[in-house]
Amino acid sequence: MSEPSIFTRILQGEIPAEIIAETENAFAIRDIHPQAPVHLLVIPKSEQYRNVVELAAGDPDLLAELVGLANSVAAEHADGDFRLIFNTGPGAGQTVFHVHAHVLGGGLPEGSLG
Ligand code: DGP
Repeated sequence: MSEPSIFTRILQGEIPAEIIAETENAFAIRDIHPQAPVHLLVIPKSEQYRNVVELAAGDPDLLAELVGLANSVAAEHADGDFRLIFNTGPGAGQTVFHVHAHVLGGGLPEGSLG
């Protein structure tokens, strides 16, 4: 069995972070290195899935739960509009292999997509 992920350790209270919202199977925290005025992470409580492709194939209901949680934290912490990003693979910047979505809001950075 490999070491628990950083997000599992946060969920278990081993690493300090405020859990700003949760559902039955997912939770949300602030990103430690914010890339937007509002930068939150929504994360399944289980680290069974390493990325969004595995999650979508293995548990689409949990993926829908993550999207719903992203929507509620964006409504509470930004103006309701948000960008949802799943970095998938090290070449795309994924560093934590416990699937998570970045929720970016509060205004888009200069030169960003769209
Ligand atoms: P990614 O690079 O897509 O795997 O995103 C991992 C994110 O996790 C990265 O934006 C920074 C964030 N992160 C890493 N360690 C911690 C931590 O200890 N606390 C918090 N709040 N965020 C963390």
